[in-house]
Amino acid sequence: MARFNRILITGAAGALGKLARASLPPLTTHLRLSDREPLGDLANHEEGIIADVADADAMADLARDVDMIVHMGGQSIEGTWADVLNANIIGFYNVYEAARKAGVRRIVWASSNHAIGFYAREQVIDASVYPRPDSNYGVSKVFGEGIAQYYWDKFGLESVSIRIGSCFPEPRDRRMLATWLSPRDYQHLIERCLIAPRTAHTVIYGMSDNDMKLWDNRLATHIGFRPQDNAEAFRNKIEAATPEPEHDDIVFAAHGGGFAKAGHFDDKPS
Ligand code: 15L
Repeated sequence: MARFNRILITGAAGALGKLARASLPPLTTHLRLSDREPLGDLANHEEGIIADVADADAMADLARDVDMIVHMGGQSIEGTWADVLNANIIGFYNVYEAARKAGVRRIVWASSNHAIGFYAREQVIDASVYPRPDSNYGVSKVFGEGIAQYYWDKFGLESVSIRIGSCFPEPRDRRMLATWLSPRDYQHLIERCLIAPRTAHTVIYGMSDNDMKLWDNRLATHIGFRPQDNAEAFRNKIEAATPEPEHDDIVFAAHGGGFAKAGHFDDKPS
């Protein structure tokens, strides 16, 4: 029997939303899907609602009768301050307020390694470190983790903030030999975040069982995340396709890679 009556996935038309859409059906009787973009054909167990996270009333409707939320919606890369503000600050707050008022038990959401993107490559960090965001986008993820902590401490709404590394079918460059999260490990991680008996507010790093590690999940063992894939299997292919980096190039020297190196997104090119 399914554990949950209804799970809501926001950002269900995006890559991570689609992966959750594919893997969650055994856990839930109803899957509510939401995005600004079309959701495609709906299966019998699916409900589809087109909505923008920046619309507080729409978020309130979405959260009704929901047990758990998998929040993958919002801005997923660096962008203008206006875009980040609407999607990841105002929109994120709307999702939490809607969940609090609807009595949702837990939100599992896509934070990002860009919340800590300015840590140096030779420093392996756990979830207790002070944030060092590398972008407008990274700052919005720090805001999100703050909201998640606040809503647990004050309102008892549980969260898992997943500092996702690089979730793609294969690692694409040398940095991703450390940051890669395989789609299969991502799906397993989402399931564990939902079924773990108690999470309070947990911060966990979303990475596969890569030989090269930047992050340590020792503070999140209660989630029971056991990744199976390892980016090392792609090393030869990646090294053949990409030049050796300069050792002090920030793309390689900081956890956040290109996000740490890029200038301010809102600056006009001179
Ligand atoms: C992220 O947060 C992005 O959503 C994703 O597109 C990648 O850029 C990833 O980080 C990464 O750091 O590789």
